[in-house]
Amino acid sequence: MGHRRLEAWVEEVRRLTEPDHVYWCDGSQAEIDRLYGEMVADGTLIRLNPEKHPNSYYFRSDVNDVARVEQRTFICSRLESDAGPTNNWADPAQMHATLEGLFRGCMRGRTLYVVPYLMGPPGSPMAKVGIELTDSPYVVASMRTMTRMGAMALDELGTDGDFSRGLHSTGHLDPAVRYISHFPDENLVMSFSSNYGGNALLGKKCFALRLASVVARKEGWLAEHMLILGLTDPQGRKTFIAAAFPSACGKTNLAMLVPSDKYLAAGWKVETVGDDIAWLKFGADGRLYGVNPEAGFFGVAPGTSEETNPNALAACRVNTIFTNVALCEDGTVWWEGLTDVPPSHCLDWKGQPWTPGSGTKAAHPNSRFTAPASQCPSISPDWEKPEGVPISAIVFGGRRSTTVPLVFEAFNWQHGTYLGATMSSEKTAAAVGDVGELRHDPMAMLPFCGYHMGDYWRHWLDVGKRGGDRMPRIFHVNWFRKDADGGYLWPGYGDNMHVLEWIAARCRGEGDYVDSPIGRVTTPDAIGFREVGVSEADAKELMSVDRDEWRADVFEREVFFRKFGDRLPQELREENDALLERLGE
Ligand code: GTP
Ligand code: SPV
Ligand code: MN
Repeated sequence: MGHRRLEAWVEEVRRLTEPDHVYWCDGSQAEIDRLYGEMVADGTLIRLNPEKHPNSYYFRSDVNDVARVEQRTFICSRLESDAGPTNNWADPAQMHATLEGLFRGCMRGRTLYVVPYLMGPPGSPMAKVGIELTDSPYVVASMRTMTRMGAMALDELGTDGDFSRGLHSTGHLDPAVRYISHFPDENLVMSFSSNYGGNALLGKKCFALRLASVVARKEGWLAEHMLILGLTDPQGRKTFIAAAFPSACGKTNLAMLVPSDKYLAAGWKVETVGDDIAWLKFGADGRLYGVNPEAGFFGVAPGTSEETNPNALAACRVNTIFTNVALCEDGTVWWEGLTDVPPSHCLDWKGQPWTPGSGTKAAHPNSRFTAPASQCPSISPDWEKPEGVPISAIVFGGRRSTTVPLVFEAFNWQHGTYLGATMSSEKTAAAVGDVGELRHDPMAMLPFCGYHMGDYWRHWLDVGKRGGDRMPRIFHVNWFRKDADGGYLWPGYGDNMHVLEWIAARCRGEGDYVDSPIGRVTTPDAIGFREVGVSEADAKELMSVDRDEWRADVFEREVFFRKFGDRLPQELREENDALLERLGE
């Protein structure tokens, strides 16, 4: 027996979009083999070298469709005030009218794929079903890797289960009619005219963050743009850490960190639970537990190498789709940072012949790999635990070339919420816009919070009250501080282990620190700067807190906070005032 509401919706969409065929995906190997075969045959995908990258494919997106489009992303809540000042709001009735015009007949000559998927570990009380209807086989194949797609989701749905709806069409990839529209009151996303990642794989940012954040607030949990990792120390003690960094600011890399030889020899281990999204809920013991709702990685390619992230490279060797990287003659792929020596010639992400002398990038800065999480050597044995993993620390971080020290700890949950709320980061290529521009990105959720950011902060404070002393400790990190010559002061990547060690120690109430106006900072010895080759002078600069710079930040934050009007929690204004006072006159 089928699911009447689901069948009725598919029929309604079929009438609207007029596809030639409707196909229900079962997620099987035979199905995906056939789809890949079709896409290779019609030129959508290029099959990569079967020895070096078995069952892996190369995809070039449209040159105008290479990143998330925040200006074309809408929250269509009933009231404009519920979308808040950080979202684009559109009237739901008007948006429906616009989109129905665009979707009408848009699938003529195409197949409408019904993609049932599960977000969250199978059998988890946190797992949720979504259905994406799409006319893009590339989206279907990507969803099969990024989610638990097919029969498993339909089984979970049964004949009457609830599901989140996503309707997607490639349209003609015209940026002028690109819409990524969310209807929280209908548990619905409609996406038109983009096939790119977060714009088109609707289980990811659209459902698991924007819609889920609205549900999470109602139900008392958190849907966050966070990695989750498990850190095991030589005594065998395990600490789970969740970290929120904005797009292309280091989540995948931290989640898959390989400790340096010294740490490995001593018995330290880092395991990956998730690299982009975390759903955090209270467990029976009153602690916060996290699951990774995804089943794959949609990771940034540039900068990924054997030195920086061998786990990611191993994960994307087979069964992977590469999007907008460079294509080498031998059917392998390349991107800036993969090797020190670039290929002497290849085809760039636009399909043009490229040589090291071309003066352009061979791979798009936001080029990506789509790979199954299960293939990652560091994947945690706990990553599919239905109850999730207990979170001991929450880490916020941004890309800040100045002002913000390597690491510091919040005094308490309220102060930590303030640290998250006042995070800023330099923009990256993950979204269309000016790369490098500093902007506020609260909790790394600026583009992903599906409701009023002031209400979201209130929710964070409420959750903290509920959890009391069982809540995770909160930290702030910055891997990206630069010296006067523009070089990074901190080596990053595997050496971030030194910071994780201190965080884990702090979670047990150990680890040396000193109070500073901005929070608890490490003592010079606690991080082992010398060991990672950071000079005493650089270490000092890395950890320095310049009171004038911080005072300027406080005043700027006050202006930012004004945007939220009376929905700004009073506690956050008080924290800002208290920081100013601690900084002194
Ligand atoms: P999204 O998938 O967009 O959410 O990105 P992400 O937060 O997972 O970022 P990712 O780990 O893919 O890193 C983005 C870029 O930052 C890559 O080019 C990395 O090589 C670089 N990066 C990551 N970690 C570090 C670090 O510790 N130091 C430095 N300097 N760069 C880093
Ligand atoms: C991000 O931009 O944060 C990503 C990639 O993780 S996307 O799926 O496009 O959102
Ligand atoms: Mn992300």
